[in-house]
Amino acid sequence: MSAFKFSVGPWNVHAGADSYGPATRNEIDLETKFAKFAEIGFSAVQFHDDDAVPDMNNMTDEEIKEYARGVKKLLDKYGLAAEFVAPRLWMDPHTADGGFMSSRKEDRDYAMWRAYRSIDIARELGCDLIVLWLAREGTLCAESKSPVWATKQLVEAINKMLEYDSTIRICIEPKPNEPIDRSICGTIGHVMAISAATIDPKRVGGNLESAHAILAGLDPAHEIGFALAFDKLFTVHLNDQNSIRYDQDKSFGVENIRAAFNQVKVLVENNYGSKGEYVGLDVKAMRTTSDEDSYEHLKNSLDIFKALEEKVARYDYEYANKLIEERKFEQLEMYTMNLIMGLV
Ligand code: XUL
Ligand code: MN
Repeated sequence: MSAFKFSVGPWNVHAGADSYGPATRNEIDLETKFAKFAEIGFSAVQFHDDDAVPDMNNMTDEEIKEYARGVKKLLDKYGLAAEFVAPRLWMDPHTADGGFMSSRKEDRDYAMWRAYRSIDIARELGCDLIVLWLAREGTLCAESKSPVWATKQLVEAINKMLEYDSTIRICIEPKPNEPIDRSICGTIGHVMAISAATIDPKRVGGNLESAHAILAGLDPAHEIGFALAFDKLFTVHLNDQNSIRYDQDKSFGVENIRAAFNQVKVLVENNYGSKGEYVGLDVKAMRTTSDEDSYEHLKNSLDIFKALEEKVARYDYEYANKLIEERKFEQLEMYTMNLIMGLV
């Protein structure tokens, strides 16, 4: 039995297309995904605005809310909650040069429209969290926009969202690059600075994704710890990543089991989840995965997380603290490795 509640997005079960080739599996409809998510142990679903309301660009504000109410009924049918809604500010032609900091005013207005509608959808789905994965907020051409102006644009956009709804919480998911070249908000440290500059810092926090931290050359457990120290870890996207290359969204723990152990350890030690936070798994299946194995990577990630949770429960803090006191870090390291390897 895990002490945590888990969440997942519909995009985590996908047809396998990448930038270099077409789909390798069939598409699966939303209801089938919900049923399977509930069956394998998830309590909540994460949404992009258009995961919930696919044709939202061609709908009125009222029609969007009405459609979202239908999705809420579907969630209820499977006993699932909605964790967050994230405006998808990277697919539409309006977002070719970013959203909140696009070089064109009409595009910035479009981004705000999507942000407000995301809040409306979140409200209909029964959640109070908006995630901003700022895919294209930065520069492709370094001289194309001032980083000072762009940073202020982001603060202003978040302030408008906070004003639009007096209790909504905004959660930035930082990433240093991809698809953008130079991101404006690349790490949890950047998130803290943006949060502090808004009109209501208590309502602005972060979503730490393991792979994104690794892409920034940072340790995911330390990034999690940094956010926890300021009470700013609103959610997490756990996964894994082989070094600094394209964003891989591998199953949790499959590349670096010790780093995964330390992510679980810092979450457990700081009672993450006690305020209702979910453990989100932002993992993707391999391109070679067959249709019938479409959910294996999710099951594997859950199993690995829970196995590491058990390891943390067995961690001998008395022994570890004694070793720390005596500064016997070689022994501390080997104790940890032996525990992970199942040798103690
Ligand atoms: C992109 C990423 C996204 C966000 C949701 O790298 O992690 O899946 O988590 O928009
Ligand atoms: Mn993510």
